[in-house]
Amino acid sequence: MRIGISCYPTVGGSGAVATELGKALAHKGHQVHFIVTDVPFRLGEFHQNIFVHEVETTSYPVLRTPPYDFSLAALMADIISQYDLEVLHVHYALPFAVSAFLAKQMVPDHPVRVVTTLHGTDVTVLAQDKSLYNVIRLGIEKSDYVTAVSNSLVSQTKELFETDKFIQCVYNFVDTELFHPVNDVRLRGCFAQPEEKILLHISNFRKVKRITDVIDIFARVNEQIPSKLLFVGEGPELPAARTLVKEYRLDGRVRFLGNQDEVAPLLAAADLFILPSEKESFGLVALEAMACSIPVVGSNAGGIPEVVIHGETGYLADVGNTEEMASYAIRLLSDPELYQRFAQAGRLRAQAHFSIHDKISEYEDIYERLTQGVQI
Ligand code: GMT
Repeated sequence: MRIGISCYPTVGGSGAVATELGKALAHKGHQVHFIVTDVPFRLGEFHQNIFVHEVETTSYPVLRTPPYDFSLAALMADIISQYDLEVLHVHYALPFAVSAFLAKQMVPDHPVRVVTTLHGTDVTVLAQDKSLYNVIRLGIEKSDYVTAVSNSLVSQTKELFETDKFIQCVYNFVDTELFHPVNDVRLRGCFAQPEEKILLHISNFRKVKRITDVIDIFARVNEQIPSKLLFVGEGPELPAARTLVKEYRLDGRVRFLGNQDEVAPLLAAADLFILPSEKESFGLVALEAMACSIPVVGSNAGGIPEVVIHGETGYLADVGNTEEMASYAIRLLSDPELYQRFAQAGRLRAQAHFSIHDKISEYEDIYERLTQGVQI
């Protein structure tokens, strides 16, 4: 098939999922066209079935802001016609589903079908803003098919927009050959002494990630079990995190590694992944940790409980309850038998329920049914 994909190309779960989906589809022989502002961060090596079309925006003195969403829509329309796309799969309602809707108006005779995947923030954060609610709703309503990355996000979307539109849950996925357990003593040695445990958090440091909770949990754990905390990522809460680390006098125990292209080795080198988010539609990085046999301790927000099974592959507590999260972390880190059980169960769960091969087939099935006009 000829498939267009639009996503945010920067570091983040939705970009990672869209890019891995495109790569996997291309490897299966589909022609994949990324319509993006920049080359997606996980695209990697050249592949003959992958084309990248970058949106160019011009700014004119009369316009206060560059007309990015319109340039995107115009480029989508061009690519739809030029390559005779059968499907345009956009990741995020805003702006992609709306731009795709506009693009379709520009090529009214073309049978391209638009699939929108909701990843969370467009519904749980942006749609709370009155000025964006209706435009996000339009993008969802006008899509030919809508998926969301967890059942929690399906329910939240239906409730918030009071819509009867069918929304299919297609879980995110992980490549368990890329994300797998490794006993890399050398890498561990870069961060911790052999007797110390390594706690890890990876995110874009937005407020919803509750970075200060990560530090609070770590401080409590470190009082009982000598540990190190690694932070991967950058974002608005980074200065607050640095300040709190200083206040807690944990400077020597916490490392900020910034954005990293390759997170799999870091996940595999850690002992515990911490994800205390206030909102999280899925928590892709928790799944990646589980695939590396790293248990997760975090909050039971949004879709996290659909990924991390409390008492089996990790422990979850209410948002903000850092005391309970810390006690779970201590329980896991001080009981090797329990730890091993959780570590193995996480990997097995990732393989059994979130395999990249199964999820790619689910998307292919949607594309085929849509283009063949099967009533869905
Ligand atoms: O978590 C973020 O802030 C990044 C965001 C994104 O746009 O990439 O992640 C969202 O999509 C991911 C992939 O579907 C999900 O795993 C994350 O849970 C979701 N983030 C939120 O819902 C806050």
